[in-house]
Amino acid sequence: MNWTNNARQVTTCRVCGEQDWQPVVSFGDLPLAGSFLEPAQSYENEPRYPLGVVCCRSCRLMSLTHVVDPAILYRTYPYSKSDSEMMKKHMQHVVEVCQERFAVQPGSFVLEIGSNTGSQLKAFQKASMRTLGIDPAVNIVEVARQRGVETLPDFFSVETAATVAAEYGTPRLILGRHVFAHIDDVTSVLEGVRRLLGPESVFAIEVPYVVDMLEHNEFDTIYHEHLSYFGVGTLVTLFERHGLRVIDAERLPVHGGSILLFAGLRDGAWPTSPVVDELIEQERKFGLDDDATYERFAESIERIRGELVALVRGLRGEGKRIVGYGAPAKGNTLLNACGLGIDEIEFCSDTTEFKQGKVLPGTHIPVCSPQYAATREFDYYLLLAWNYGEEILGKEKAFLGKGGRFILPHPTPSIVPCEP
Ligand code: DWN
Ligand code: ZN
Repeated sequence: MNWTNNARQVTTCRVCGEQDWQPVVSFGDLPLAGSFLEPAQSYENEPRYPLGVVCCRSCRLMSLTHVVDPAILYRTYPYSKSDSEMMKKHMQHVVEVCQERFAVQPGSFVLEIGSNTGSQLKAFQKASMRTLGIDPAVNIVEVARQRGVETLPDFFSVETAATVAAEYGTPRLILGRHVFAHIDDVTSVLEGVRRLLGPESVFAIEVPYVVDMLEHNEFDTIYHEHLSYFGVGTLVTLFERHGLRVIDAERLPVHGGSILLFAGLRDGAWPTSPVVDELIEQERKFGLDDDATYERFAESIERIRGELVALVRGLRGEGKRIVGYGAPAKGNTLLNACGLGIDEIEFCSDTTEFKQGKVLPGTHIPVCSPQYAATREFDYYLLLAWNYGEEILGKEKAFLGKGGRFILPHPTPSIVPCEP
């Protein structure tokens, strides 16, 4: 791949091959949302890459305008899939759907692409499945192996698929949760999947759902890892081009709204559920085929950026002290896209030990532990990890009880509990 400064501009649609792009939004050159830095005196060499989104008028894929070299993004990775109560329940739901709807039995071979620290595969192991992970992040793979999850340290491709077939056999289930939207060369991945699937095998992906992102103005989920923003109709188009057939799908609330979508070989054993056409019809009614939908999204982004900055700076002008809750990747898009920094947000509290003691990309706001936050006095949390909002508000009753409040960025900036 010919990279210029470790990035390349997207010209051809990775789904349909067309080049008819509708510009949607551009945030300028931003640092990588996962590039947490050691505290330094100077950050002048911090890499930045264009961050913007366009929409293919042919298949309605929303795509980043630029792809950053995956080796830079993923060979060392700061994110370990959250083991929050909500996420544990969700991962168990994924196991149960595969068991109940697609008869994935004990003893079945389950392969996960982008398996991270193996949390999802541990849930399949508890259901007596044979598991194998594939993940390029060598630091993360070591954690998975220590947890008893065998993992190949590589990107999934046609080549790794051949290794899996030769050494492990045909998977009954190939799973990719919050990884498929990160992949540029979907052709190689889907060709590898097609060669690995048997007639009764199922390929399941979980991706952020573009309808939820547009409906709830979740523009902070746009960052350099998230190359594609999919609808079901777009995925049907993509899979059909690679000998696969979408057989079922369900909307889920995780990560701001996701789609868990199932596919098989075009002539595989599983019938296509009517849900697939129902979701595509809902997408048509929502306006995924209309330029105006994406124009409204861009307008909402501008409005929210203005409202959030005014709210935060207004509170700071009143002498209020504000701390970030969580240091998620999306939080870095939110802060950098809004121009909010250390003058507004004193530090971010995050449970991820890897992030504690570092500073955020771009804003260089320090990341501290919840234990440190508990020793500090402040008035507001800016809820950067809003996708865990219910769980977080539930566990921060002491902070709320002493008059603390949360600033929520979506769907429009608001304060919880609302001011008396
Ligand atoms: O696609 C991706 C999504 C699924 O996960 C990856 N590219 C990167 C990652 O995005 P993220 O960093 O926005 O993920 P989370 O899981 O929304 O991040 C939440 C952050 O908040 C974590 O760093 C953990 C932290 N947290 C916390 O400090 N206290 C989370 C909870 C629930 C808490 O109570
Ligand atoms: Zn397209």
